[in-house]
Amino acid sequence: MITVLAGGVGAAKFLQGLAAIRPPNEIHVIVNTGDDAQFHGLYVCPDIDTILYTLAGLGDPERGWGICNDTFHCQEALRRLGEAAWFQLGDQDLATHLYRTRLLREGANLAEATEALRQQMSRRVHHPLPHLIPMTNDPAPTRVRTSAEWLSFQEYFVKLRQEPEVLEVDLSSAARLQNGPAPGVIESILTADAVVVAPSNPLISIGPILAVPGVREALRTTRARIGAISPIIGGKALKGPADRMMASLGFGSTAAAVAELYRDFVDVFVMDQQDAALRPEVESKGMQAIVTQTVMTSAGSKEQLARTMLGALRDDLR
Ligand code: FO1
Repeated sequence: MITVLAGGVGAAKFLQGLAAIRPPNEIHVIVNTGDDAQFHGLYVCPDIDTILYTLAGLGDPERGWGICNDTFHCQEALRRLGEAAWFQLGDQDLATHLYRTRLLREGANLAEATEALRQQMSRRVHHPLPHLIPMTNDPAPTRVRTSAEWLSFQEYFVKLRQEPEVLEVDLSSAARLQNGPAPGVIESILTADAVVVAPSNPLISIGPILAVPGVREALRTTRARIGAISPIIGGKALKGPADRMMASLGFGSTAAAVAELYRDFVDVFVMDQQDAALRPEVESKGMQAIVTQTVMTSAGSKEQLARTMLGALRDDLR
């Protein structure tokens, strides 16, 4: 069994490669829910949905969120009613949020609602999707502080287009959960044959998962070898604000700075060819450094990255 810690777009692409070379039912994905929010009374889980849509082949590769060729008629109608419409929900995407919200209202927890969505989506596309486990069933909203104010994650990310400088990230909701991690989170780390930290933002995508009580401890104690892939290439994030956030929070915006954040549990750190010169710095942290092509532009490059990562973790997964 392979367990992956995942945020949104970068993780979804890596998982496409992984699901192409390993049986999906052997893959367990622990997903960040710090981005989750309610809009128009509906419960929206951006990272869960990005992974589900991408693995089902329904995602919009250009935007990185929502469903390909979706329409926005409902959104327009809401706007005409005077509703805040800065967070765009496509018509087909809305069906996901209506379905999830109904299940939650009827008493399901988020893991159960996610499993129901995974099963429906698997049926629709005629192939099984990997197991998705939300990091927790409790609300765990991430908040960020800019020079002006504290913001909800989506206010910062979508409404303000990640423009303000981030001076602090608040993961205290993830750290103080009423019910702790969702069932299966700790077990899937402890019983995995290999664990992979996907190329997601270490501060706002992987950070919330690591803040969930017991997760970091499980990563430190599992017998599985753990690999991480840098989302920073040549000092820049391919998508999103990871590079600017790493810099403004004082970590430095290099692949080596990402390795530093995972230093206490990662065995193998995979970084891009552009960062070959950082190899000694990463290895000085007690990790094996692998330098390879990490930009995932084609099905082949996604599979190759997954193969390289698994091969470095276990000979028999090569
Ligand atoms: N990102 C945007 O930049 N603008 C949007 O209007 C937007 C809508 C949206 C709707 C559903 C969904 O699941 C994700 C959506 N995202 C949107 C992406 C999302 O806010 C971020 O990509 C993640 O939270 C960061 O990982």
